[in-house]
Amino acid sequence: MTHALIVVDVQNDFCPGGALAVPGGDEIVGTINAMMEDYDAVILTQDWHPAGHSSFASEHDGKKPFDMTEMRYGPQVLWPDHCVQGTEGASFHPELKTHADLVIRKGFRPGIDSYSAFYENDQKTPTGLEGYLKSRGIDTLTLVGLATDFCVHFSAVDAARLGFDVTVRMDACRAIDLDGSLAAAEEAMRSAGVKLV
Ligand code: VGL
Ligand code: ZN
Repeated sequence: MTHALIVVDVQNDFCPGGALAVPGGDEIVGTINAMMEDYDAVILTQDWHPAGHSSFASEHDGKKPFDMTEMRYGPQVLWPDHCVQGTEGASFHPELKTHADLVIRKGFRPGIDSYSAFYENDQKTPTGLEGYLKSRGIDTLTLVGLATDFCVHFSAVDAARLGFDVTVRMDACRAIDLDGSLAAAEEAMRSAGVKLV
């Protein structure tokens, strides 16, 4: 077994004071730093949008953050502008250890959002992470980070479908929880065979 820790989007904009703050988002940093010592590989993901990204409510007339819209690939939540490439908000939390093997950036295509670290929200466009992990012989993944109900959820479900053995450490994640999205995410992860511990 070769076991990787995938640290999802522990970035300033998802922490208190950030543009899309997740309640308690900064509380998990110490736990994650300590966990990093225990894995064969550590991979960080970084939400990385160009200015004017199509997932931003500010790009849609008459819409406000957290409204829904219909994209070519299906329904999409509209977010406050966040994690714009090269900004402080897109940087990792200053206390997060960043001596990772790989940083995978996602959400850089203007017309498509990417919650999962494996596929963009059209569920077809790969990020390349699957190939990286498999070519290193990594078969087991533990996921932590932000947000439980969006990027962690979609990454975990895709990973399980791709054949990885997947665990989410819930104590090292925090959720946005829009309209029951946390409960729905937990259900979806469990039914995909993800272990929630
Ligand atoms: C995320 C919403 C928009 C996340 C990223 O990291 O969970 N959520 N972009
Ligand atoms: Zn985003």
